[in-house]
Amino acid sequence: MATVRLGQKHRVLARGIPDSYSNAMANYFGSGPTDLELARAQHTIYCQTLEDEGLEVTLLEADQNHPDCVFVEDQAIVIDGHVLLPIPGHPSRVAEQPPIAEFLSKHYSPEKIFRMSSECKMDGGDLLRLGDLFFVGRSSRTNDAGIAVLRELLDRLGHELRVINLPPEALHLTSISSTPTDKIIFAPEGYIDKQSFGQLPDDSQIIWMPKEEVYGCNTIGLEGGKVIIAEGYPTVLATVKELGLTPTVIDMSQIRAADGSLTCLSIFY
Ligand code: CIR
Repeated sequence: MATVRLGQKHRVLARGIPDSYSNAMANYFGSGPTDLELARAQHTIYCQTLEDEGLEVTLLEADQNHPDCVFVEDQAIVIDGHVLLPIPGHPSRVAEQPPIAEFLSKHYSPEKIFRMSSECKMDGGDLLRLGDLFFVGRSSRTNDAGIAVLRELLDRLGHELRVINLPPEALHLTSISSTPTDKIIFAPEGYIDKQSFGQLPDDSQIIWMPKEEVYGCNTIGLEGGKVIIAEGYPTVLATVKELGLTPTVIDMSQIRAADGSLTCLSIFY
């Protein structure tokens, strides 16, 4: 979940990988998972890594009827003590949401939980937060009606929202970018216009990575300068080190095979 500041990352919601995972959608980075056991092993290491960093991880049971259910990031958007439950952008994923909504309703009071009406579409994976500045991808999964609801919530919270048009070759904004710290964006060359993010605060910067390392641009920044990154992206790894941050590298091959990135597997609440 890319909508919380580093200092707000204490509790994580994740979800198991169903037996049906080989049927997960794969149209961008992957051509479909081929090894369920390995996928589960990689997911376990992911959860363990977060636990090792002191985070409390809750694992919801997998939903066998929903091959993509492990990608919980898309199902709920947590911002400063508020929860926005979007209408997931792909019809096959809409029914993944109720158990996640139910879980979050135990932690947030009803007046802090917001829903979208039927004309809206949004996947949580289209959101990116840099400090108090928010970006949303207008994508095949996120439409203007959904963006309007998000804007209303962010206006109320006093945060600015900027819209970034995603090219057809990108699934989500966080498929191609992340904020390893509250002041840095990683993004790949050749996907979006370099002006897309607009003028950033003086203390913040975008670091452009080689196009072929697009998948590696999705990272999870944690307090204390720790950054979880995917294995196999040397420029991303070198950059993290040059910035004085401490990388933890995870093999994500069977998650990538279903177009999932590091942030897709968790909701920080
Ligand atoms: C999908 O197409 O919805 C899944 N196979 C991948 C979702 C990845 N989620 C994300 O980028 N936030």
